[in-house]
Amino acid sequence: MKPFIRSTLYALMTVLVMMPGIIVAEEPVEPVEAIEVAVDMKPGSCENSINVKSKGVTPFVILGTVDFDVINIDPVTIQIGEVVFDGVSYTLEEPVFPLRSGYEDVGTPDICEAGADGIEDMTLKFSTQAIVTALSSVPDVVVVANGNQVKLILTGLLDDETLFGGECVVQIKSKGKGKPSF
Ligand SMILES: [Ca+2]
Ligand SMILES: [Ca+2]
Repeated sequence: MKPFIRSTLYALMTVLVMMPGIIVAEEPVEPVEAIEVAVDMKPGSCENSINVKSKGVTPFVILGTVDFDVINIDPVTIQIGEVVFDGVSYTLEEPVFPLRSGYEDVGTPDICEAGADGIEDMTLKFSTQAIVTALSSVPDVVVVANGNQVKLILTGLLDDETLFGGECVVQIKSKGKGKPSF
């Protein structure tokens, strides 16, 4: 057998031998279960509202529990990337990322007015205008109108890449503080 043909044969055989391995590697990965976390806006207050004229920041909090240590969150992965309005879910073209994050016990899961509960939470500050802009980009519906209820979906990853998500219902306010520009 000529060396060239022999080496070609070896190459072909190598490919055939490797194929089962490739097939195994391409087997569908088990769907990753996302952890549901408690999210609140303006911890300590039950009035979760966004004033569309506010130029400041809106505080959010991911609430820690005995089973969920917020220290395991990778802060740079946190985003609001989906909203639910009028029963319809919309993926935001541009997800909104927090301006900064920190650790402080400021809230209690499921009790909006409770404040600190002895378990550390992750505090987040989002640009209010960034949220308003993202909500305004939802096509075909006017999300940003006074009195609208919008569910914001906040997601992120833990340090071990586990996906987590939580939701927070907020009310849109376009009256009150600020100049009447509408
Ligand atoms: Ca709140
Ligand atoms: Ca807490």
